Amino acid sequence: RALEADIERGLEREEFELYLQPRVAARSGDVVGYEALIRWNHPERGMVSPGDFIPVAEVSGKIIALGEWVVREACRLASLCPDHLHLSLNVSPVQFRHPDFLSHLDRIVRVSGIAPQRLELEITESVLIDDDERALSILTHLKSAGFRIALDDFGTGYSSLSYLSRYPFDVIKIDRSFVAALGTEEAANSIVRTIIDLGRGLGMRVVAEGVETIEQAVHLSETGCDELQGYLLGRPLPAAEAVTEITNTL
Ligand code: G
Ligand code: G
Ligand code: MN
Ligand code: NA
Repeated sequence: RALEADIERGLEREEFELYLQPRVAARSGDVVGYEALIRWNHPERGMVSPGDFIPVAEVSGKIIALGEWVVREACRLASLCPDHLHLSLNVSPVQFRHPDFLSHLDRIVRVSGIAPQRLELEITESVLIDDDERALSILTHLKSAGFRIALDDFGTGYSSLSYLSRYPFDVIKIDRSFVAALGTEEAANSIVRTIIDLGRGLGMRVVAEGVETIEQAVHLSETGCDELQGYLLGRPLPAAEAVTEITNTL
């Protein structure tokens, strides 16, 4: 059976699950929010990674239903967590450009009763390349509705520095490939420093992804990075477990 046909059935049978990974303030070490990462517990194939099924869902259009499920589930999880924690979710370019994206998002969030400020939408640079004006219009609507917007995987796409000032990002996330190369590749230190200075200079929060070692965390923090995410700070946990942990430590 094709994975494509299974996605719809998987949604009906509740085979998808969000995992939550903490994001931590670099200075205080406080958890400030979580990134929601989808997983598929497939009855025959076992755990299927989003890297395998998101592209299939994008080509087949199933990403729309899947993306709406992610938003609903993220809202439900946010409502179970204390108000100061935000939830980040990944938005596929296909989902972002869909004509009903804004109206569906708005409806789901309104029904859930959570404040849009608690949701951060992570988009990648590929969203910006195709249709400048339309992307800007969607981002502006999202901002005025109160959502936070993050530019994910920064530095891996056809990065244009002009993106950063032209679009209303609250957050830029330094791609983990640069973090992994810190201390081993001379260029990585310069690139990371430049991204941090640029982002902060534009009034954005800068988040480093894929932080795995103390050395990386210290370096990033000393370079002025605002927040850290990665296995060192916490692995993605099944949402139910993460929520239990969060509410137990209150
Ligand atoms: O968690 P993991 O490293 O396996 O994620 C692999 C990729 O899948 C990452 O690029 C991540 O952004 C993406 N991803 C994870 N969850 C979601 C989701 O809910 N929606 C979309 N569109 N992409 C996701
Ligand atoms: O594209 P995006 O940044 O959304 O993808 C996030 C992915 O990175 C998730 O699949 C998550 O599982 C993975 N991830 C999170 N922390 C780490 C880490 O410290 N090291 C590595 N290699 N991957 C990580
Ligand atoms: Mn992400
Ligand atoms: Na990323």
